[in-house]
Amino acid sequence: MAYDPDNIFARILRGEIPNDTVAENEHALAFRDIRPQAPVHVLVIPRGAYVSYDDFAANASDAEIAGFHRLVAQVARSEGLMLAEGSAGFRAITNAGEHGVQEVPHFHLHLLGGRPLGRMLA
Ligand code: D5M
Repeated sequence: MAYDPDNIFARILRGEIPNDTVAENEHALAFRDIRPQAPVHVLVIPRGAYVSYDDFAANASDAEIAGFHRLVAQVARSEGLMLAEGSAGFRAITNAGEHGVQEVPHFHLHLLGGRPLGRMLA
C-alpha cells in the first residue's frame, strides 16, 4: 500500500492538526489517543512515512527503530507503566491493514494501561 501523505498522523507530524504530546525525540512522537480506551492510552508514531508495522520493521533504519522503541520506554516510564518500577502491567498493540482494523495508515503503537485490560485473544 502506498503511503498517503495526507493521513491524519502525517498532518499531526507537520503541525497542521493539534495533538496532546506526551514525549518526542528525533525519530518518534507520542501523543494521547483522541478516543482513550483506558486511563493511559498513548499512541507512539515514527516521524518517517511508514504505512504499518511490517513496513516500519522492514524498511526503517536501525536508528529509527531504536529511537521509536526508546520513546515507547520513556512514555511507559513517565506514565507509570514500567513493570520494574511497580506497575501492574500494560498492553502495547499495533493494528495493521484490513484484518487488523487499522484506521489510520501511518504506523502507530497503542500503549494502554491504568486498569485491568482483560483478555485480548478469547
Ligand atoms: O487506531 C487509530 C487511533 O487513532 C484511534 O484509537 C483513534 C486515534 N486518533 C484518530 N485521530 C486522532 C487524532 N487527531 N489525535 C489523536 N488520536 C487520534 P487504529 O485502528 O489502530 O488505526
